[in-house]
Amino acid sequence: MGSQNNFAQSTLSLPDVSSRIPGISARDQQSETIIPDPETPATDPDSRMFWWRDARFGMFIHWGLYAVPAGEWNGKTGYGEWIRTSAEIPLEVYDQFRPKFNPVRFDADSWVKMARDAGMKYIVITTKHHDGFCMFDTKQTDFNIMTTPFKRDPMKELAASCKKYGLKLCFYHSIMDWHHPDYLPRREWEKNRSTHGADFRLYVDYMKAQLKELLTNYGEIGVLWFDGEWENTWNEKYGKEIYHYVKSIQPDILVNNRVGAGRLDMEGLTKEGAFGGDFGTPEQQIPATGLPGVDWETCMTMNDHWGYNKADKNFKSTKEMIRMLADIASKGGNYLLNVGPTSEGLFPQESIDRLSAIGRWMRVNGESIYRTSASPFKQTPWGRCTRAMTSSGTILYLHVFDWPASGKLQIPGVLNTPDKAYLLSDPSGAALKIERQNDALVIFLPRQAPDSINSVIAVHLKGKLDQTDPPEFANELNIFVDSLRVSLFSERDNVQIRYDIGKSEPSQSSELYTKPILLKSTTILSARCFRDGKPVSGTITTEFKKVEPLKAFNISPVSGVAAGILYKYYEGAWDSLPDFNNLKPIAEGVVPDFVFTPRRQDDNFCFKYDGYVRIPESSVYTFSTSSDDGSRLWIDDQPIVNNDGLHGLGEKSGNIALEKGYHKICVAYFERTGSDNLLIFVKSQSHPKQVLPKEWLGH
Ligand code: H79
Repeated sequence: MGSQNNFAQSTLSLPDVSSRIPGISARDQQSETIIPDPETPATDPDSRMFWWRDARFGMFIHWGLYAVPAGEWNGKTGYGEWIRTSAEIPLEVYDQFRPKFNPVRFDADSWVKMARDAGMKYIVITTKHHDGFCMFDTKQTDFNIMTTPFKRDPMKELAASCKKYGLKLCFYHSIMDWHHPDYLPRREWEKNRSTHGADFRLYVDYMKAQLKELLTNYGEIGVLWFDGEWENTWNEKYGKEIYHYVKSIQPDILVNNRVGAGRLDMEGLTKEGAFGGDFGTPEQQIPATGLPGVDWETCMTMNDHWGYNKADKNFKSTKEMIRMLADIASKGGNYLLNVGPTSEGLFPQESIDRLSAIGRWMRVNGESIYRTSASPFKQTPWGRCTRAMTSSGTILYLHVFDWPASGKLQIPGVLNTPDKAYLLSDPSGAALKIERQNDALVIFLPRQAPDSINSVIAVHLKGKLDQTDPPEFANELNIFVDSLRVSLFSERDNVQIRYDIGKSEPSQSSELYTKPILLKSTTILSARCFRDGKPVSGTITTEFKKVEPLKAFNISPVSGVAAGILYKYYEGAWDSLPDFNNLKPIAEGVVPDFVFTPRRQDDNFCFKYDGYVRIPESSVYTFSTSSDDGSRLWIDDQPIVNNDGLHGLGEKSGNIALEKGYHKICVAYFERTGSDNLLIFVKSQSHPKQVLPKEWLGH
């Protein structure tokens, strides 16, 4: 389709075209009409989400007073938008950035054009970050951009530019506020900011008054993107109040899940049963798999900071970001990619370069991103897949990261009749040869990848997609000690599973799977789905390995081991587990299991536990730690679980094969601030997951 820019205009003749996002290629506009896929949430009667689901790609902008120090304070250069709190800058000192904020080179049109030319369909900009400084003309506080030398309202200008260039303007708004007198709690280090008379209810009213301004003075706003909701003053009741308030002003607006109080860590999804707004918000990470029925958006920095940091040159490559965009689209999510403009009002050059390179790719391949839904395949070893439905069939977009040296790309488990296949990068749309081999379609490719980052092949299929993944093994682990029963299943109805021992493609004469397969030695198993005697899926091949368990300690259980484990208790403010070699414990002794007695304070402490664990039978064991903040677990001095770092309640696990008898166990845990928690779980083939029983412990 050449390199013409067709992001800005839509010529699709769909009934709901006004609410939809342009970006379908000229070729598809001529030939086929993309329709919403009834198997994806895009047919949700809740059509408010349509434009957002179609858009797939947006720009985050973190811009505020923190751009003035540009990440540097007292000679340290690692700060960002958190600088006021991370560098412990008092309010009056922080306020001195205000007369210095004069971004005279800010040009809303150029920002919006850069977003548009990168292929982005919406912009989410900080109207207020945690520092409480308002980047818009508000009557609720003087702590806003109209009281800087700049005296202009960038939101007004961006609203006009977004309208002009056809992007949706969206507002980030922090719930946490380190400036407003009624916001609680104060930072721990802010000893001289009194809380006397502070009333959180008044703060919520202040928020509402500002949201009213934001939703009445700037036209239609696409999303309200809340953040900083995790402090204990915020709760689900306030979340629902704000959600409904915002929707009472602009009924079509979307609100992210951080309006509530049920976010699961930085994975960003919402805890079961909690109020989750309209979409989940993974931060700096991409979910491992798609999440059917769940709307989500990964937000991510280009370098290591959200706000402008002049020293941070650690930018992701264009290749990484294009592949992340394809990865996210293949899992049915959106990509919100951040830019941190300078205090002059400019995008960093590194961001400009990357945006324009992403734009070059999007102009050629955008139709494989916009309005697509998640990959139907569990595995695509060569790259990623997105799909779209047309009035006559299905389009699979194959995002090829690793161009096959064989010149052939195999797509197993697709029974539809292929209509045509071509490279999106080929302006003539010349057909690639496509052949059927049993269940697989084989596409014949040119020797050279047209794009070393991601070459997209569009495969048009007749009719509704008829696709079958290889069967799956139900076993979580593929190592065992004595023997293992291996189970197979398929999510597809009406199929038989056949399997072989060794690396082969099972055929119609291979063993029919009817019950779990008992393994007593290391074995490679291959399995495949069949219907009416014909293969309908590709093959899964897995090695199940028999391993030697770690030898147990030779201790007499009667004389050698007493109940309980040894503990050492430390105090200090750590962001991860300390090096114990250089630390003196404040207390030590014996406790029944992993409890926090006898700690002396709620925050800033650490425990190290040492002892033995009595393993009831030789097997592979899975140990997990669930902790807030970080923890680690070792068995026989081997690191098994690394759950270190500052975080909310989070669980990590690891496996080890152990002989029946006594083994050394060591657990370390630290707590910075907020809630504290530590639980150790154990599981094996014959024991379901349980809290590690006290009776198994000794010293
Ligand atoms: O605006 C950018 C960052 O400044 C902001 N979000 C992005 C979009 C951000 N604020 N804090 N953080 C990111 C990291 C905070 C992490 C934690 Fe928590 C807060 C760890 C513990 C409390 C949230 C709640 C994550 C786990 C529990």
